Amino acid sequence: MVDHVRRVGSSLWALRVCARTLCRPHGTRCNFPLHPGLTPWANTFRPFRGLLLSKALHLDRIARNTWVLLVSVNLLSSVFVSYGLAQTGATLDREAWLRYAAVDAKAARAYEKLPSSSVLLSRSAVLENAQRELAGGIEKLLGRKLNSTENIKGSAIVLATLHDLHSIAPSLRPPIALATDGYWITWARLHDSECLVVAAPNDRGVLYGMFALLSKVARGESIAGVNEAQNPYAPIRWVNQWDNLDGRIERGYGGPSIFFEDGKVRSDLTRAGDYARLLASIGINGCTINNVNAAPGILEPSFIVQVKRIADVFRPWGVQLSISVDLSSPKVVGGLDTFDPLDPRVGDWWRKKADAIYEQIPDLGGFVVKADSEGRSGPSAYGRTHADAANVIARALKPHGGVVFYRAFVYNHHLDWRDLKNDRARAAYDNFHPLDGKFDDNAIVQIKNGPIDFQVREPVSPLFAGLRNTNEAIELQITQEYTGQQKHLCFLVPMWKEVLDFDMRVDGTPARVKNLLSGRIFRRPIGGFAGVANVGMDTNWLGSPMAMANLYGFGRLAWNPDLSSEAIVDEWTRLTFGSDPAVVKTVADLQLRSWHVYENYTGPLGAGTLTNITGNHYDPGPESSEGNGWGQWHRADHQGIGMDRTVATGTGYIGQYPPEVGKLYESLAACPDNLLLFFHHVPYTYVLHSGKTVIQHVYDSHYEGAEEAQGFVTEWKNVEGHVDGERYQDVLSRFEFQAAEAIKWRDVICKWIYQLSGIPDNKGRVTQ
Ligand code: GCV
Repeated sequence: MVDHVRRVGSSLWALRVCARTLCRPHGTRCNFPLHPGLTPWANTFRPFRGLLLSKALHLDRIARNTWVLLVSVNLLSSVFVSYGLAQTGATLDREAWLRYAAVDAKAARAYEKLPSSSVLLSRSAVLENAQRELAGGIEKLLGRKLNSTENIKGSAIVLATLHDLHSIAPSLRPPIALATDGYWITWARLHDSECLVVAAPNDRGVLYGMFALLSKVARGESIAGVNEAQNPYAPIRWVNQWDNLDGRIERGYGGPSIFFEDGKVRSDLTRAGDYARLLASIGINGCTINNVNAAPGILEPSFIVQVKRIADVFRPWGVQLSISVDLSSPKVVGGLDTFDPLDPRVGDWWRKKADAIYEQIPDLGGFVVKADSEGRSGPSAYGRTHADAANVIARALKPHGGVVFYRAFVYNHHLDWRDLKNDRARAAYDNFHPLDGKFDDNAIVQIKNGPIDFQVREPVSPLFAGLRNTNEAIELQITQEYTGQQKHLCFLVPMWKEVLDFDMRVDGTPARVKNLLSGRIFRRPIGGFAGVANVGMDTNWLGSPMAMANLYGFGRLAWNPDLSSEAIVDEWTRLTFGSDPAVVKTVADLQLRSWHVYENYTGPLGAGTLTNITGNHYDPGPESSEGNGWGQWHRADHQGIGMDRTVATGTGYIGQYPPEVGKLYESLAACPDNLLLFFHHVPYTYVLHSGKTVIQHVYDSHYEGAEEAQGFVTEWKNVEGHVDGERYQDVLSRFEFQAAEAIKWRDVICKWIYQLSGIPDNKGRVTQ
């Protein structure tokens, strides 16, 4: 009976998810607000209201009644369901990878030696939090209470800074030197008792070590004889949220902001605290809470006191808050008649502003700046450089230990598309390379992974190798703006791995991107990773449970980019869905193939995502790339396709790479197939390394990709009964939706390229 009710509940849940998926706007530049008077169904039709008003209102009436019925039945079923399951899918979603599912009795035996008490050698909000999380986790995982005691009396789990540990055990040393935030988990005899020690140079490191310990138990990894020390790869491991103060999120697909609502900080910040907990568990130590298209009002004193409340809920999790600021703030907020970075009054204004904020938020991480980009104000207004702009802010933050992230995403979006020498891809390097060495040492240039804008495939930005005397951080996009907006499965870790592992061959020697941005190659003091996350109020944070693997993966790579995609997905699956071999195998297979599948049915051969770039960045829209100044051109015409970025005949962009890399891309013969159209304009009949012509590759890859997307549905069905019903249905309905969308993509792109080229598909599948 309970099973039956569960099934009904799950189906209704699936219906709701379907409805929500279809009703959510695709995330336009600013998602249009849901009209409060209409149900979500009618809101779907709002943008087309001129055309569809009467039909939409009629539908709305039907939908309203159906909706009420569905919600009531679903509520009723939830009551029954909760009798049958300890946790519902909704709870599981919210806990994400921190669900701490009970370990089965057999596996639990491996942890019998785990001490039954924990001890803190000193106290702080972070350490006390770590102790609480440990007790909560162990209780859920092993069903055992962990007492907290004041002193070591018998075997205990000891949470301590290295400093405190040495005061009771001076000879105890970690196997490697620990950096800030690093940790060490080991067994040691303390006060004559066998203890499990989690130690670190700072409190946050202890918290990270504690999470690592819980993760081991949750994944069934042995802790007998554990002696593991880990350091983070780079000091900067931040997420950025593009949240607007009115509660909407630019390019957010998981509901409204967890921080802001109606122009204010939310009164209930529970989700903000829960988010900080998730971030801490994967080693993320900073979060920028507002859109880089920053509302100057965030710097008003009345707003800063509100922001302080967010910093307060972040703090126990070791997450430093930071703020995106608009460069015109001295004028707009401060009432000066200028925001010229070299005007002393402007410097003074930033200094006083920083001082005032640090009084409220003493551990503020710093500021993020987007300037002279997509209509934002910038130093060009006064003929100043980006270094001038970054430094005036850096100097205000410096006395407080803060940093400024200055985004390299600076380009002219009014380029003349008729000029074949124009190239948006050149912009970051052209703007920032000449300024190398001119940025203060607490300024960091934040560089998107590729030279355009988070497309499904781009080469790495040459700027990573172009800054030798400047700190840098890579900006990766976790929210799937151009990669399916969480409606399509697209696990981005394999893409990020390719970027991070890419060897730039600086001065003819190995220079992997991960080593450039972490500061290892050019011996920079700081650097690292920023991920645009855009989680929202949806129970499952990103709008889709499977998409959370991207947030998890970002954190794990920022901690250790040497981890493999396979290892990351395996960890995530076990923590999120459990260790049932059928689930582990299926989820890994789906996730690991998904980026390539998405690339296949959207934009192959480096042509760009081929999505609607002037609208929702979601639907197929290859024509939208051309004939405008945005510069996401693929230059497809009747003869051929691709951007000529060569030095010899094209825009010269390839010349921005170190010579060995440049040589690879400049040569048509050597250029890898998957980036061919990014670098070269070729006839449709050009033959790839694979032996296929470009046009046949486009046809075949779209048919293959769409077919693989159909296969996702069948493959997911293998786990029915192996995961809880709610998440099973939720994911299933998403795969079904994706399968239909992939066919739409296939047909639009194939038809478009057939009409342009006039060359038929040699398998006869594509018609006018
Ligand atoms: C926050 C792209 C996105 C914009 C985003 C911008 C940026 O253009 O579409 O929404 O703005 O990148 O990264 O600044």
